[in-house]
Amino acid sequence: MPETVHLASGKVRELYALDDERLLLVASDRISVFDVVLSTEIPDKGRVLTGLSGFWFARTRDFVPNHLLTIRDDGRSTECRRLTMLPIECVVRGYLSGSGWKDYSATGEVCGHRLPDGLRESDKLDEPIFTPATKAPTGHDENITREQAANLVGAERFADVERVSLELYRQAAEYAAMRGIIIADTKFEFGLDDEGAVVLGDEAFTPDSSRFWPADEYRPGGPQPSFDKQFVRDYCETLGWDKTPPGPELPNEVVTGTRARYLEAFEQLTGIPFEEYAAEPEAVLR
Ligand code: Q0Z
Repeated sequence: MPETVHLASGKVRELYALDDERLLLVASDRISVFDVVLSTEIPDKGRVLTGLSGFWFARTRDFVPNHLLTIRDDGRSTECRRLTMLPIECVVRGYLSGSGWKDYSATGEVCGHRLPDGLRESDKLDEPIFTPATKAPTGHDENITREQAANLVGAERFADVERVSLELYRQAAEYAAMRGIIIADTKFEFGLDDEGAVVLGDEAFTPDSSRFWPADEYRPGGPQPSFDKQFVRDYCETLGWDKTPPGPELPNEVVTGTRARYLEAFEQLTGIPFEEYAAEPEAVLR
């Protein structure tokens, strides 16, 4: 792509400028575990994540506009509208896990939401909560209170992204639950278009932006197995690796098993055979 300017690298994605109005978001087959990107790729992971995002963008566009313009024939590249991104991560949690569990254990609160006493790790919350975070370009996003988030984006905009985030989560979590997948939490990034309207950007309900748990293995009271990455985590744990870069190479059976989990998540959630998506990516948009 000679005239395409590279704008940014994420851990597993690349962002390019197509022109003044359009960007190209490319999902690679790279995988990160314990926050380290491994040298071994998972074939088709980028296509699965791009297809899942597209599926959700298409199904929620009447409720909230989004940045998606088209998915390219490679199945891993999304042409999208260039937005002015808001400086907060919009996280919704339906279950107590990760930094939510950590903060609750220490303070009884998550981002200013006081929660009932006696909750266990991975417990379902009575109602999903909106738990914004700051965007840390390197290192870790930091949870912030609703007040801090409102100061960063404005009170009116804050109320808007909170309402939209909670409703998106409710819709997708209900849908996924019927298909045997718990979406424990998820992260959105919103931007503004040139008219100042709030637009959903980035990715939506992928296993990289959400915690997917197999519903039939759900046992609150401890950490849950990850739908997609558990083979990789388990393999890494057998090595006694200290979780600092560089990570280990993955053996073939771990790659194959992990790829199968990504395809299973795609097919379970979209109802579309992955081969159909590979042949015609826009199948997820209909
Ligand atoms: C997304 C990111 C990276 C992947 C900027 N529609 C948009 N308009 C303006 N900016 C963005 C988007 Cl999606 C935007 N990111 C995060 C970085 C690869 C995603 F290197 N940054």
